[in-house]
Amino acid sequence: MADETIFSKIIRHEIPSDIRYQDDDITVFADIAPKAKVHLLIVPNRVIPSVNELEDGDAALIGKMVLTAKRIAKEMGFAENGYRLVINCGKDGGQEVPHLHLHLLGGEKLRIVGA
Ligand code: DGP
Repeated sequence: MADETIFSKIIRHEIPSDIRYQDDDITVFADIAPKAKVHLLIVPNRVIPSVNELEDGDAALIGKMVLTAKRIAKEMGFAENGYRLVINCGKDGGQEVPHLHLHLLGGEKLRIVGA
């Protein structure tokens, strides 16, 4: 099994966090260092270190993470204005926490960053 990070403790409610949604597969909580008015992390409950460790059988899980981000953006009222979904992968991709997570950034006009 892959090593756990602080995210597993958040998922198990062992340390305080602002959890917005949770089910058997995923947990959504507020980023501790928000880079936008709304900055949430959509995280699989199971430890998958990064995109590099995803397998074919994880396709539904990834789909659920994206669809959950969309649903939350709609519920929070900023879906029509737009938002940004980001997954950082590995050292060069700027990934700090080795537990796969999808960033949902929105609620304001976001600065355009280069691809
Ligand atoms: P990344 O660079 O893609 O691995 O993003 C990791 C994010 O996780 C970063 O935006 C800050 C956030 N983060 C790190 N530690 C904690 C924590 O203990 N609690 C919460 N809520 N967020 C955290």
